[in-house]
Amino acid sequence: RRICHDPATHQPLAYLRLRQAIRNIIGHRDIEPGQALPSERDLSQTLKLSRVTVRKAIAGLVEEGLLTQRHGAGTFIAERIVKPMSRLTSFTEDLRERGLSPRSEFFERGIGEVTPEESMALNLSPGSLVVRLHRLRYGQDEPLAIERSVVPASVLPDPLLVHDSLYEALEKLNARPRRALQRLRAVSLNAQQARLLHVGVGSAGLNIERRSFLDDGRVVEFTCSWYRGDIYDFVAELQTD
Ligand code: 16G
Repeated sequence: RRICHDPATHQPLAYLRLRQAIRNIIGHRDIEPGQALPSERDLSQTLKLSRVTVRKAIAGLVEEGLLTQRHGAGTFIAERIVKPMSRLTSFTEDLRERGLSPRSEFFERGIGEVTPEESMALNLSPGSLVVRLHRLRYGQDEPLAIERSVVPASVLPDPLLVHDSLYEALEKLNARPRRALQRLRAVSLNAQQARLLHVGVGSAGLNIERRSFLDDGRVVEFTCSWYRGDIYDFVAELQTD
């Protein structure tokens, strides 16, 4: 019956409920990353769902990268965060989707005149105002990334509109980016970055530059991020022409 299906994904509700339940288990850290998931039979008994549903939900979460399966050993909570490259999502959304709570510590949240470099990145004329955010981004109290964002003040008039999530603030202003270009490269984290991210100096990091656009072609953000290389996997779906 149609009613039993989520209209957005056409997936049975029981399946979606179970996925949420497993996400919550992971989010609340009832099970730590790397630990085994309870057996299919235990899950189906505690959650009062059929084994088939449980198996499907687990397969879905394996595909999303929240769980990993080791042959003969069982199913485990993934130790790494797998992030699809082809979706224009925010840090906050990525973490919430995994049942982890995001948080930001601000080093800078101000407004000022654009520098020559920023004006080139954002296509702004000299003298324009920009909002600058410099944040350490946490998931479940663990530092995961450092981010520097520059946004034209014509799009985001007041830096204090960003409480925690930039995209949430943009959404409220009807300026949520629709397209983006992203460059990812490997770096080794310097002493300051490593200290903030709680890793050793010289550890691997993923340096990502994102330029996002509105429908009318205006640049919304130029963000430079350093994600922890020991935690993040970026994955993309590929197709032949
Ligand atoms: C992600 C984006 C970053 C964006 C931020 C917004 C990557 C590599 N970078 O971290 O460009 O500014 O999300 O997140 O995905 P927020 O809405 O939580 O502030």
